Amino acid sequence: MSGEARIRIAVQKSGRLSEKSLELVKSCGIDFNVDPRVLMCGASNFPLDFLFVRDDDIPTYVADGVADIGIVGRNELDESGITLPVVRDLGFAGCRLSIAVKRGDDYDGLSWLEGKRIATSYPRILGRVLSEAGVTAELVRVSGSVEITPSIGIADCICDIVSTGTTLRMNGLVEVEAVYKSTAVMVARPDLEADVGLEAVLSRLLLRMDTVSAARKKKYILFNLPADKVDDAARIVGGMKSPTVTHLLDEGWVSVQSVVAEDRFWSVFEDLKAIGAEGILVMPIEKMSQ
Ligand code: PRT
Ligand code: ZN
Repeated sequence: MSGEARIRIAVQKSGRLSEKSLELVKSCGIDFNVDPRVLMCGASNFPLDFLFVRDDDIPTYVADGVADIGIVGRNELDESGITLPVVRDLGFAGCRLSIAVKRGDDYDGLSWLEGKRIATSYPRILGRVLSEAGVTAELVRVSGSVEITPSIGIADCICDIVSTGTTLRMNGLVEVEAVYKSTAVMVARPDLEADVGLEAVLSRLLLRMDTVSAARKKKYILFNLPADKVDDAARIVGGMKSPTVTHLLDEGWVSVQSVVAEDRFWSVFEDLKAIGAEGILVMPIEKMSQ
């Protein structure tokens, strides 16, 4: 459609954020074809264009208006020193920035770092943590392979991104303190609100994202129950409003439908079994709007 505002999203071209970022957009019913040879591509059924870049560049591109929104690790955003509105915490690519020392070192808190050489790719975030703790240390800025710096004598210890901890272990290091936590976030350029057309497109996108994410946190549950246990079941299940109860041909039995939060599912399931529920069916929910 000519004249329709199209929103441009910066996503990581290739790395730990790429797949989940594209999956998120796909889950909103937005169709596109990614050609790895090109830097941009457009969605066919929603006014959205992708810009594929290195994650380090995403805060700058969004701040400069090259992109309207972007998906980036909170660590990368904070380290960039650029302040941008975070419109959603997306929850994926979770990791932490941790202090790791050589096996056998007697680390006993941040004060242990006083006067030490710490290798990191995150001098800004670490600098803030140390200054809040009143610790002065020498930060050795490295852009990769941080974990090898203590063994080659460049640093006494490191501060790096950890997710499973395998990399540290393989390099004879011990994670002693997590100083910062990160997940992927969606950021927007600060002046986006002023553009009514783009702001409306962003709202549509966020509504779709929220609808999908609400659905993923819930399960649809269907079960048969002795009719005199309906009040107990309603208490156990909770749900959006009250559960839907249908009478069965078999007198004295009802069928109950409701929605249960994923993280409460097993306790609900066990409690329902305990009051005599049978034929319990559990189904994923694709979309959900309150
Ligand atoms: O090429 P480009 O610049 O775009 O990508 P990149 O290499 O800079 O970033 P990438 O793809 O490695 O990571 C992108 C984002 O993913 C990071 O900014 C974090 O927000 C997030 N993330 C989540 C991680 C990790 N988990 C992670 N484990 N980023 C890096 N790591 C590295 C870490 O640096 C260390 O080398 O993985 C290693 C540790 O992993 P474990 O599992 O052994 O502990
Ligand atoms: Zn990067």
